[in-house]
Amino acid sequence: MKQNVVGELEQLRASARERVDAAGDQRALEDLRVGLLGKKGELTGVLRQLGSLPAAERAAAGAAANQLKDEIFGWIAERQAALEAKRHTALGDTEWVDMTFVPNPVRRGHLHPLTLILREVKAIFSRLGYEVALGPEVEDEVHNFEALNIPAEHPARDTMDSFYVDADQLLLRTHTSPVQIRYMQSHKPPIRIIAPGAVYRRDATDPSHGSQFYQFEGLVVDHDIRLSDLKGTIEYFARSLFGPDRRIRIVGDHFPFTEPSIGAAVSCGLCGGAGCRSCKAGWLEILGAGMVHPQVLRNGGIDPDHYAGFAFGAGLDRLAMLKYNVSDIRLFLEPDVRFLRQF
Ligand code: 2NL
Repeated sequence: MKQNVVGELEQLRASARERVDAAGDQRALEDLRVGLLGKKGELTGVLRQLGSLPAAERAAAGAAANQLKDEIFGWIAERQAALEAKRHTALGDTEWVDMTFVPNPVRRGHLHPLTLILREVKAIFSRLGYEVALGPEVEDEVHNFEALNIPAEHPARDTMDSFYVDADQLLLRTHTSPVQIRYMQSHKPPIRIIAPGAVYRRDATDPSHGSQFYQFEGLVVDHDIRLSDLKGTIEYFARSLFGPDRRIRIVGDHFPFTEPSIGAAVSCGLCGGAGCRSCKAGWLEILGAGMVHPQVLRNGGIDPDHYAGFAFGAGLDRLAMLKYNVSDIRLFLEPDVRFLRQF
């Protein structure tokens, strides 16, 4: 009997060693561990027979069985480490990641249409040597009105009904002209600037009017500046922004701060100038302009006997509407991605 158990242990030792060394992966090794050492395992089966041995032999056989158990544990741990090392070495071939794989197309954002237009305007005028000037959005009446030939009872104040703050002394600027007044007061000619920014008017809101919108104005002051310089500038600007296919029209107009005053329009992109539902008479106004009134130059600290200047102003929202065929100005101020994604 004794010989039998010890013999079985020897046999098990040899076959266990062989099988552990042959286990090809962690799973096979785990199955083997259960098959050898588990509750119904082979070694457990041998151990069960110990009870039937004579007491004198039981201790020695038990010790031998326990020793084998420790040995098998050791082999399994060794094999496990070896398999793990092998897996690590092979990792570059078996578990690589494709860093260029794009599971879903990435949706890229883009600049707001008004920002796109403003950048285009800035680029056009920077090619002509203009710089960008900025100023406060809360203004006083002198810079927003009086210095521009718009005294207290002037009817132009009605068309630029304003938001007043601070006991009627300060208001949200109704145009960016005060930026140019301030610039003239603090710089000597030659002056070549554009002044872009938000302006505010107490207009009733409709598809082409909002209480906040964006403007840019331009101002050039130097010796011998003429209306022909202004016309050439407008043509260059309109050509650059709207392309070679649109016609450009310049007509007389009136502003308190320019004399003479003109207005510029481009032919409608839809009907080519014949007149349609979107443009009515075939032309779309893009800006107002004129030679700076001598009194406005004086208000800016510039002597009109030595210098002359021209100025122009346009609505950025309006230019964006014309260029992108947008029908409602309010869309520019709403965070609706269905609208914004189209640009
Ligand atoms: C328009 C017309 C215009 C100006 C703005 C200006 C500024 C100074 C002096 C003289 Cl400091 N003029 N600005 C001149 C003519 C027209 O704007 O329709 N804007 C949206």
